[in-house]
Amino acid sequence: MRNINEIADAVRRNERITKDDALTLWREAPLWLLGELATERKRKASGESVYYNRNVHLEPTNICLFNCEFCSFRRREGDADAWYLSLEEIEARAAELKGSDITEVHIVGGVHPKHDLGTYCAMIRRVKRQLPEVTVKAYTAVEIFYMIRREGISVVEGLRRLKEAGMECIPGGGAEIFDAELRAKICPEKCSAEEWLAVHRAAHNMDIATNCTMLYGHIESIEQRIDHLDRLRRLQDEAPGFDAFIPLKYHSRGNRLSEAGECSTEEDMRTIAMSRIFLDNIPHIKAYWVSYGKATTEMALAFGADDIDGTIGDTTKIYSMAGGMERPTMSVAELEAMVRAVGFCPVERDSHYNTVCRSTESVEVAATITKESEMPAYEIATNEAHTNTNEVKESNTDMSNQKIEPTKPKSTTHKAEPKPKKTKSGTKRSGIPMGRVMEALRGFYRRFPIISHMMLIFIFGLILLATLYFGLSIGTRHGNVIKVPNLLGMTIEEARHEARNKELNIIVRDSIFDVNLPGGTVVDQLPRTSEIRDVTVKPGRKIYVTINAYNRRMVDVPYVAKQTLRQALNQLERSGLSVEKLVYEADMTSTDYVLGESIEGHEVHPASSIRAAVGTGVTLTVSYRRDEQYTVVPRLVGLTLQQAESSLWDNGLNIGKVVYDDSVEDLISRRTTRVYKQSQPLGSSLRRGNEVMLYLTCDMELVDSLSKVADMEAKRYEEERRKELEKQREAEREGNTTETEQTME
Ligand code: V47
Repeated sequence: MRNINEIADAVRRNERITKDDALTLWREAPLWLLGELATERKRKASGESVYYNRNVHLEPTNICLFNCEFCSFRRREGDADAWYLSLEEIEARAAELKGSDITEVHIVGGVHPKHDLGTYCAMIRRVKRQLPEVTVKAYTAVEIFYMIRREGISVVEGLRRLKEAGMECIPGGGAEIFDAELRAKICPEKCSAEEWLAVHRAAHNMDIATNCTMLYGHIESIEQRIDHLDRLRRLQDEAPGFDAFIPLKYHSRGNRLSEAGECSTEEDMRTIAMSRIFLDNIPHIKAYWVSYGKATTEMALAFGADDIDGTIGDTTKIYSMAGGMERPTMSVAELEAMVRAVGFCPVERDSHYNTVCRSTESVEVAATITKESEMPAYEIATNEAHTNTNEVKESNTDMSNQKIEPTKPKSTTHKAEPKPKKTKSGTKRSGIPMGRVMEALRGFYRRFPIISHMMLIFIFGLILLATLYFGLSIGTRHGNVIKVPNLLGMTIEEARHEARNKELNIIVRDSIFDVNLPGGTVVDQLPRTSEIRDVTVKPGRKIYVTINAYNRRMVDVPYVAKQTLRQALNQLERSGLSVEKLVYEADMTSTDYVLGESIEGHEVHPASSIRAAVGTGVTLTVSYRRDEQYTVVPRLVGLTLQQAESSLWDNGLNIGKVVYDDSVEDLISRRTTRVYKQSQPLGSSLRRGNEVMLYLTCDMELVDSLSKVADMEAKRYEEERRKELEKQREAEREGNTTETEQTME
């Protein structure tokens, strides 16, 4: 067994420590030593940077099948404080975030008995429909394992479907403590450690990045913590893909482990430092400020943490319900101040630890994101140099109390002004009377020594700045930039060829399926040069593209009749199918109840096992009561075609002709269009099943201006509806009074 000094030396030599070493350090090392070693390792991993992001959490429900001992969040169906968000409510929440600057939605919640893989995928789709640019980090391995087992498919297939729905990465929750005996005590119903690890292993093998956590500070031992870290380290060796490890401090209010109490801040620091030292293959250690609070999070940055999570915006209840901070929210300024307080450099990141550049002025990379690990060293150095400059500035300000004496030029003190020496006017060099100029300068220097010194300092400053600027330009190949080519519409082979010519790399990051486009067509790219703005990058950079898939995926057609239209539409969406047409039939009892279903000419029955390509339209026969034959046309201006379709179907209407204006040049640009006109105005009354024609454009200025008009129309319509309803209520009240009077008579 090695002693503390030997282990510390090994850490300093950047060697891996064993489980025994970890136990010795954890139990015996002084806290300052852990801080020093962990900070050394942190600096090797991420320099002076500490990361944060702009994020929200989405917790669709707290109703959970599992009943873990440490959980204060879980409720049973029917409990007064249970909540459940429908797909519509989830989408509405996402819609509220439109226009905000968040880059990530983290979805995690209870394992609801009614949720299946389809529901989970639909939730992601709903969020992505409103926030297409935002990364969805979704579902703990516990939720994923549950939905996949329920579906009876492989983990890989389950992950593939989630990825297809828009899941980009997986959070680290649900790991708790891996030790089987302890797991059986604190969360017996959750998936096992092996199952949790299997989900993450599969994700890593599919290039899906994930995080990992450990719930500590309850009834676990230090040996069990080290065993947990060891299993994570081994998985990362075998199948790398963990971006960050998050030690989650147990909070004791309102759960069945309360008697265990909460561990000390010293124990928090030991845990963070040991995580950084032991997990030498996981790049980031996150101090989750929502769990730790501000002061402990700041301290954690001196014990190896290099991430503090994000702005949150009061969107998570897991910790407040367990006694943590109420309404957790943090501004970017506050997050950055926390980092600066400890002397590190705050860096906004996206979900993949790419640096987010928000400068609107700088063309280069303004619209793009640069992965730090891909950044050449000189760029990172520039970032750091930048911060250091700030630090210097600050320390200069601190020196403002010190008296700074102007240096007196020795030669000028009391001497009488010497007469200027006569120079021969004929002594010219290159046509400039150098002697005279020098003489004049000397004279000026003698008469105005202080001003002369200030000017000299200024000139030296200028020279220094110019040297720095040109030096850095050369060092960072500043001028050596390439305009990002427009790859949209090219085949992936053409795009690769074009990129090779420009010394760029193509990475296929996603695929969609559009029946109108040939397989392999590039339909999206990041970064993208638009008509309005060129984007330039340095040679060797990656361009991420989305392509149209070659083959259409086949899915089972679900039986969606004998339920409400809304339920049927949800089920179809979850299956990846669309609506061909809504056919309305008069009925005595109900409106918007699905009576029958067919697809490509075949009736669908409960027992039929029909398969169809993703996106195929289903015809639904739907009921209407004669007194409810009419429906109201919704507002469609400003929506994408897909959103407008959903909105029309929700209101019992069909899509008529779709007309694209001149700004839409090809099939690719169709994907970026929005509705600028609808054939029937919003609020007008239309027979159920009728069609509404849609006019689409790529001209966003047009859409914006017509959206404003639509907003006004919507307000007017709301006002009219309100007045109408009031009138109706008034009439009903009057009717009731007359009836009562008559009865009394
Ligand atoms: O899995 C539940 C933990 C986790 C309590 O990946 C509790 O970036 C303390 O995983 N006291 C969910 N912890 C949260 C989570 C997470 C959070 C932030 C960022 C990321 C990420 C992941 O919360 C659960 C469980 O381990 N938890 N109850 C409690 N009483």
